Amino acid sequence: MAGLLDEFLLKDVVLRNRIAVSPMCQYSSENGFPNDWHFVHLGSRAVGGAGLVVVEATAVSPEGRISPADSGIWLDDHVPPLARISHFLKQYGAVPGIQLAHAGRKASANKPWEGDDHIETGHGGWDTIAPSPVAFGANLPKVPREMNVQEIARIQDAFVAAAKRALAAGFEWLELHFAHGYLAHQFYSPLANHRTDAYGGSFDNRIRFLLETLAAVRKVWPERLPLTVRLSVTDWIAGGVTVEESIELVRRLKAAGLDLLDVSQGFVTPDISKVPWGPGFMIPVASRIRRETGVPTAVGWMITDPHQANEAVRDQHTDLVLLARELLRDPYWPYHAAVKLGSEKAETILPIQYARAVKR
Ligand code: 8CM
Repeated sequence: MAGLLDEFLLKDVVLRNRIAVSPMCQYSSENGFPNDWHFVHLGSRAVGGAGLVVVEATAVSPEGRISPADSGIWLDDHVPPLARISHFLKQYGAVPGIQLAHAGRKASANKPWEGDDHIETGHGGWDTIAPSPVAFGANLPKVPREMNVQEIARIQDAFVAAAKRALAAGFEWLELHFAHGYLAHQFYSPLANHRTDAYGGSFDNRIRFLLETLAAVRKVWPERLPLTVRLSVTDWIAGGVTVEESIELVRRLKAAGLDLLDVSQGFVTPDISKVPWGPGFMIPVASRIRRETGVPTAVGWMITDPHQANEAVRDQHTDLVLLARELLRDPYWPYHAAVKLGSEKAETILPIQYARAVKR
């Protein structure tokens, strides 16, 4: 059976191993433009040996940014700095991916280290939009404007235009951010979606935005390249979305062109009291979804131990392991994991400039 350090083939794309840099957010852009911070941050992790590097949550429209410092892809001018990053990632053996995002009612917030709270409109912030005029609560009290159907179509068009730009920028792996309480998750979860039209109420209606957006993106994203979704598969809250419901959603996303599911969880409301935190706590959930849908998976959350990561792949609970914080602690985690796992691949995981010097 394949392990953490073995190749992974999806469509026409081959990852050199099963270790992926999870899409994060660096809160370091101006007007959506990624810069040298992103180049070094992402480039370092390609040099460190990850098989897949997914560029952070990148907003499809300006009002979809979590903070004013988010990266974006709503302008053609955003393409060249993104292309510089994708080119470097490829040069050092990683497949370049990007996550497309819209934050909905969680947009217009300060950076985490500057309060993480809503910024007032006119003071650097903006009016937010969402399926229903219901605030997130806690530090994000803004009541969003309810999107009408024209506005829903506008955002879906923005996802499509963003996918075309991602392709033009050289990305080979696309992830749509349908998780963590952002816009698509706000449509999916009854805790945020109180609509009574075709986009709210029944399961079929709550998943409409997600299915339509994926199908529209699939038309412009080449069949030969993976199209993936990060989904919060459970809200961990009574009345919220459940794993059972998400299994049905994943089957329908698969029929609409999904190639892999990034299995995530939670954050549609401030209540995270029922999340069963612990090392690799989402691995069993990914395993069930992978088994019951036949869709390949990636999974993260509190995975730091190479043995746990290797066993998750080897025992077929997941196809890929996503690391975020652990790769911030150690960009060379893939190399260190290979050493700890006693793999001969440790010799070749680093670029030649480093490999010849660190050879044991
Ligand atoms: C940023 C902040 C909070 C999140 C996020 C991000 C970026 C990507 C993502 O999730 O998937 O939950």
